[in-house]
Amino acid sequence: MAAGRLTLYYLPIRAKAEAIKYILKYGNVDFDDVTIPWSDWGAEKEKQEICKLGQLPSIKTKDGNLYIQSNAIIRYVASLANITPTTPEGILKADEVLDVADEMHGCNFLCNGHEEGSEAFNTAKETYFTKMPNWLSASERILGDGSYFNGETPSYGDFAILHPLMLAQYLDSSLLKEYAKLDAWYAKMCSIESVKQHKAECETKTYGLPDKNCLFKNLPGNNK
Ligand SMILES: N[C@@H](CCC(=O)N[C@@H](CS)C(=O)NCC(=O)O)C(=O)O
Repeated sequence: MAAGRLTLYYLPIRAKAEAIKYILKYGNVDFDDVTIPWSDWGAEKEKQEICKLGQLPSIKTKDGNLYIQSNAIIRYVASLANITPTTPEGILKADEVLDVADEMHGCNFLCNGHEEGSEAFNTAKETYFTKMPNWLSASERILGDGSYFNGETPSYGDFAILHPLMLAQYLDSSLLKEYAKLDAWYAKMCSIESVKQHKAECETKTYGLPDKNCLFKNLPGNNK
């Protein structure tokens, strides 16, 4: 039987599939990037052919099997891209960063789902940023003096935390001002060619929940 194509399914939002896309692109892994339009999502959610719990992301592997859960998919694509650390402690560290990134995912809804500038947005943003110093100082401690979280090359932890740090900077551009090491790491990540290209591509597309005038519909350069 001919092998099928590796296919990633997600929605028109910049959220839980971002790290997966960064990793696949960084590793030059060939895949189909399928975005389900909001108009089709209700029917897809019901059919459950591309999802199992009524949510995305999901990934169809070349053997035709479908898998869900973003962190499981992150670890899977990391092994395809050859960026899984090779020691148990290295994996523990990459997972530590992945879990910190998970705690920071409130920025997904702030950028994709909230009506920008509404009272609910302002309250959620304030609550989110109250926790930021803890996340940033812990991340900087984990990073230490290394170039990347796992040493001299990026691992899946780096790509996992890149996403919330990027979104948080759309909300507060001075976010990393007092975190010199993290700021240097962020600049290094953003100078990776595949990261640069993906970020630039994202900034030409429209993301966000339908009928919500969210931050991502108001970025300069985005199609409305
Ligand atoms: N635990 C899941 C959560 C996935 C999830 O929350 N997906 C959201 C988008 S980020 C979704 O599919 N929302 C649409 C819906 O629930 O109808 C994961 O990490 O993959």
